Amino acid sequence: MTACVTGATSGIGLAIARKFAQQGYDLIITGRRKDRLDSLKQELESTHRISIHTLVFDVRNSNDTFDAFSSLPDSFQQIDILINNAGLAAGLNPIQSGNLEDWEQMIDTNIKGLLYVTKAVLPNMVNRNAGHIINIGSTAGKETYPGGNVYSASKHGVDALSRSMRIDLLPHHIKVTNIAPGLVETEFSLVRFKWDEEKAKNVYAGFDPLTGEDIADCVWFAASRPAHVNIGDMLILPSAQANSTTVNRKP
Ligand code: NDP
Ligand code: 8X3
Repeated sequence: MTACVTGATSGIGLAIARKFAQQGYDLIITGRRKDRLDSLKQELESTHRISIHTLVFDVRNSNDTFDAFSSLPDSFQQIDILINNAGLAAGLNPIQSGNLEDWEQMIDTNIKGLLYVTKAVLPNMVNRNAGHIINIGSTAGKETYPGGNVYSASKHGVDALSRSMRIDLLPHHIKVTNIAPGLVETEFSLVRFKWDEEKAKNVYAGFDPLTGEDIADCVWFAASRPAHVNIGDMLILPSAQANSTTVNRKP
């Protein structure tokens, strides 16, 4: 069995890749940082009896995305599970002072990038009438919060696409799962705040946030259900978080 994890160079995607490798899956791992993909391939192939293929491309570029998947060797052509994880938030400005580049980066990555990868992978699943697509959404795809505007819109888009894909792909027996995590400590806030470590650290101060491994466990649970069971949607929060704006922080 083969799984493809986009955005496997860090955080949630990295933890998902490790989880699926432990479970004996061959993997296609993607991202822009080739050095990280190469060292993950080396780590996982040396500790598990699996094969890994790396694809280095930016999901915002449709041609590069289609070329990357067209280049797959025969042994990696059949993708059983696609985990659309690559994504980011850029900035936390109120809408009136939002940055155009940040908006485009979020929409181009979180929505258009997810669509390009899905379009590249789907023909094989449709031909086989089998497969599973797991989209990493967010609590921000269920609700909004101050400054979350465009990130939240992009994740509402992912949520809508998960529900739409489930309808369109039903005749082809392709399962679709939406995973909606709350606060997970990864490189997410470093990226959001342009590598300002102090600002990023404060997001997770005073409570125990989720880890990438917590989300990987949930993704694996969804992926490992029997054929007649599809987990449609999962909302996963740290115990100290009730919603996007309500977090119980110790002083
Ligand atoms: P990280 O920043 O740690 O990881 C993001 C991953 O996405 C990296 O592997 C990065 O790879 C990849 N990526 C980003 N942009 C691109 C691009 N243009 N092309 C290809 N790959 C890209 O963050 P997380 O692990 O936290 O985020 C993973 C997903 O989880 C995202 O979709 C995020 O929105 C979602 N999420 C995160 C939450 C959190 O609190 N952390 C909560 C809810 C959802 P590289 O830079 O090498 O290209
Ligand atoms: C990430 C969770 O609350 O930072 O999707 O938007 S949040």
